[in-house]
Amino acid sequence: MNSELKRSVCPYDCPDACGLLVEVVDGQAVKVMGDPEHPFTKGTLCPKMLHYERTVHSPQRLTQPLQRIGEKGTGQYKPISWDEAIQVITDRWQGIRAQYGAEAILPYSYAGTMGTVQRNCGEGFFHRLGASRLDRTICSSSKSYGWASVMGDTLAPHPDEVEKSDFILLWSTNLLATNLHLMYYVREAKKRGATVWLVDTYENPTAQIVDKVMLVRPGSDGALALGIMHILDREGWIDQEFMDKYVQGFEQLRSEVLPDYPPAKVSQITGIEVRLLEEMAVRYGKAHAPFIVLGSGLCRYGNGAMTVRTITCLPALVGAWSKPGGGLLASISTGKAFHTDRVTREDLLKEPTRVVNMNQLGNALTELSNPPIMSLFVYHSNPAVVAPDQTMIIKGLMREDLFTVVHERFMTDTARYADIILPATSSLEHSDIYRSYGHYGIQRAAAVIPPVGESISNWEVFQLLAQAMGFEEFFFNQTADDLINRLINPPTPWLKSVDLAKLQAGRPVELSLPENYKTTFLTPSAKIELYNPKDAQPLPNYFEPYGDDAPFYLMSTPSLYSLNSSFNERPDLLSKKEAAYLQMNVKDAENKNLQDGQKVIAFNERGEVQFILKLTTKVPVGVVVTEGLFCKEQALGEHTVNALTSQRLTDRAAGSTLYDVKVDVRLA
Ligand SMILES: Nc1nc2c(c(=O)[nH]1)N[C@H]1C(S)=C(S)[C@@H](COP(=O)(O)OP(=O)(O)OC[C@H]3O[C@@H](n4cnc5c(=O)[nH]c(N)nc54)[C@H](O)[C@@H]3O)O[C@H]1N2
Ligand SMILES: Nc1nc2c(c(=O)[nH]1)N[C@H]1C(S)=C(S)[C@@H](COP(=O)(O)OP(=O)(O)OC[C@H]3O[C@@H](n4cnc5c(=O)[nH]c(N)nc54)[C@H](O)[C@@H]3O)O[C@H]1N2
Ligand code: SF4
Ligand SMILES: [Mo]
Repeated sequence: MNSELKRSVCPYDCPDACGLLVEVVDGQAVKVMGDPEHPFTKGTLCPKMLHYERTVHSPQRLTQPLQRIGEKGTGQYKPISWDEAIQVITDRWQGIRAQYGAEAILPYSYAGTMGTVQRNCGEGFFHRLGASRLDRTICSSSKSYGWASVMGDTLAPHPDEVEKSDFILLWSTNLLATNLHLMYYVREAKKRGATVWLVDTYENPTAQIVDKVMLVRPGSDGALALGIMHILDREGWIDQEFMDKYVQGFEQLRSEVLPDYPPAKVSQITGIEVRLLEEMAVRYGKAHAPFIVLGSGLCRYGNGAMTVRTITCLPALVGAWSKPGGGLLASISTGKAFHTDRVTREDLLKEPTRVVNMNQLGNALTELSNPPIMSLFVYHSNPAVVAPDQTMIIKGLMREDLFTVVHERFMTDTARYADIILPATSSLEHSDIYRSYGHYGIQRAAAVIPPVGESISNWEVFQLLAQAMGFEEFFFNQTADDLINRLINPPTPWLKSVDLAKLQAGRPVELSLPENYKTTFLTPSAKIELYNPKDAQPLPNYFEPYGDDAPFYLMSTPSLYSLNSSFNERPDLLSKKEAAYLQMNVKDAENKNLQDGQKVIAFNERGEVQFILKLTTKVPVGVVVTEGLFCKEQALGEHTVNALTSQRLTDRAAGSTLYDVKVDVRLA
C-alpha cells in the first residue's frame, strides 16, 4: 500500500478557504485533514469537509457524458463518448449562431469551485464565442457596493484584528456555519474579556456563544445603524479628532439625516426596544476598539446596498479604524493579487454583448427576445435549486426548444433538465490557485488524484469546445498549469511580498498588508466618505425593503451541514440536516392552530413549498426560518425554497433579494 500525504485547498464558496492535507492511497483519496501550516485555518476543518473523500469518491459521481433520452426533468439518459458530446453541442451551437446569433447562447455559472482558473476560465471561451454575458450577482454584490461607497478600495482588516477587540458585533452572520475559523479569534477576544453581541433576525446557531442577541426586523438594519449614530452624536461620543483627519461629510450626516432617527422612531422601525438601542450605543460608543463582523444576509434586500453602506459608516464615528482591534470586516478583496484578466479574457469579446442578470434567469429563459435564449450552458452552479423564482426557471428549463448543457459532478436538479450532461472533476482531480474572501492567504494546488471516471475539468471542457468551434487563439492551447503560471508571473505588486517558491510548491502563504493600511483610505477624497458625492444619493438614509403582501418574513439561511446546494450528495451530512424544517414562533403557531411536526405549506404569489413545522422561541413572531437548501429528491413536495423567492434586485449593484420575501403558512 502506497500512502502519500498531499496538500490541497478547500474549493468551496466559503470565506475560510481552508488548507487541506489529503491522504492518497493507490490514486484514491482516503482521508482529508486540515493543514496545520495554514495561517488562518490552522489545521481544523468544518463538519462538511472532514470527509471530503466521501464526496470525491461518492457512488453518485457522474462518470460519463450523457445524452437525454426521456422527457426533460425525468433524468433519463444514455452514456455517449466525449467526442460525440462535443460534436452534438457544437453542431447545435453552430446552428443557433447562424439562425439567431451567438447571443442566443447563455453561460450560467457561479461558485461550485472558487479556484481562480476553473471558476473564471469559461469567460474567456464565451467572450470569444460572443455569447450573452452573465451578471454574477447572486451572492453579495450589494454588500461590496455598500462597503465601497464609503470606503472605496480600502483594504479590509486582517481577521486577527478581531481578537484585539473589546466589543464584537456579529451582525447578520451565523459564524458557526459560514465562517467557522473566525470563531477562533472571537474566542480569543472573549478570553481577554471582550463582549460579543449578535444582531440577527432570529437566534441563529451562533447565538449560543454570544453575550446578547438583538433581534431586528428583517431589512431594517439601516435604521438601526442610523439610530445608534443618532445616540452617539447626542451623547457626544464622536471621535472628533478622527473625524477632522480622516472623514468626509460627518457634518452633513449630522444635520441632514441623524435628526430623523431618534430612538423612539428607530424602535418602531426595527422592533428593538429603546432601552436596548441605548445599551447598544453605550457599548459601541464606550468600547475601546469595537469591531463589526458583517455577514451578508442583510444585503439581500431591496435596500441591501444602502443598509451595508449605512452600517459601514459606524466605525468612523468612534474612530475605531485608528485602534488595534477596531473596524469592520465585510469581505476581503484580494482580486488584484492575480492577473485574472488573463483567464477571463475580455479582450476576446469583439463587441459588447447582452448582459443577463443571473437572478433573473427565470425571466431570461421565458421572456427574452431578440434573440431568445436558445441554449444554456451551466457549469459549477445549480440554478434550479439556488436561484430565485424556481417556478419560472423550471418553466424555462422545460422548453423543448432550449438546448441545455450541464457540466457537473452530480445529477443535480438542474442537470435533470439537460440535453447533454458532462462529468466534472472535483477539486482533488484538477489544479488551480486559490485566494479567499475571509483572509489574506493564497495557495496553489495540483491535482492529488487522477480524474474519477471520464470526468474532466472546466478548463478542459472549454478547450475541447474551442477546438471544435475552430477557435485558434493560443489561449486555448494552454494547460490549467500554464494559466496558473500566467496569473502569477510576473508577480503583481501584492505578490511581491510573498515567498513565491513556497507558493509554487503548493504551500499556503499569506499576502502581507502595508503598514498603517487601516488608516489609509483608498477613496477619491482619501477619506472615509460618509458623504459620497458620486452617488445619486450622497448621504446614507433608510428606506423600506420590498416585502410581499403576506404575514411572515422568510429567512432561508445556510445550514451547518451543506453549502448552498452542495453536499446534498452526502447521506452522513443529510442525516444531520434532517429535513426541510420551517421554524416558527410558538405564538404564531398558536394563532394559526398549527402544531409541531405537522406538514405545512409556505406560500406566496410565486409558489408553494412544503416543510415540516418546528416550533421554537428562537424565531420571533412574524418571521419563519428554514436552514439549508435541499434538492427535489429530499423535498416533501414538488418545489424547494427558492420557489418562494423573487427575481427583484437590490437597490444598487443588481444583487439578489433572497431574504426580502414574505409568505403565509397553512397546513398541508
Ligand atoms: N434561498 C436561498 N437561496 C440561495 C442562498 C440562500 O441563502 N438562500 N444563497 C445564495 C448564495 S449566497 C449563493 S453564492 C448561491 C450559490 O449558488 P451555486 O454557486 O450554484 O452553489 P452550489 O449550490 O454549491 O452549486 C455548485 C455546483 O457546482 C458543482 N461543482 C463543484 N465543483 C465543480 C467543478 O469544478 N466543475 C463543475 N462544472 N461543477 C462543479 C457542484 O457539484 C454543485 O452542484 O446560492 C444562493 N441561493
Ligand atoms: N455551512 C455553510 N457555510 C457557508 C454557506 C452555506 O450554505 N453553508 N454558504 C456560503 C456562501 S455562498 C456565503 S455567501 C456565505 C454566507 O454567508 P452569510 O450570507 O453571511 O450567511 P450567514 O452567516 O448565515 O448569515 C446570514 C444571517 O443573516 C441573517 N439575516 C437575514 N436577514 C437579516 C436582516 O435583515 N438583518 C440581520 N441583522 N440579519 C439578517 C440570517 O438570519 C442569517 O443568520 O457562507 C458561505 N458558507
Ligand atoms: S467549507 Fe469552509 S470551513 Fe469547511 S473546509 Fe471548506 S473552507 Fe473550510
Ligand atoms: Mo454566496
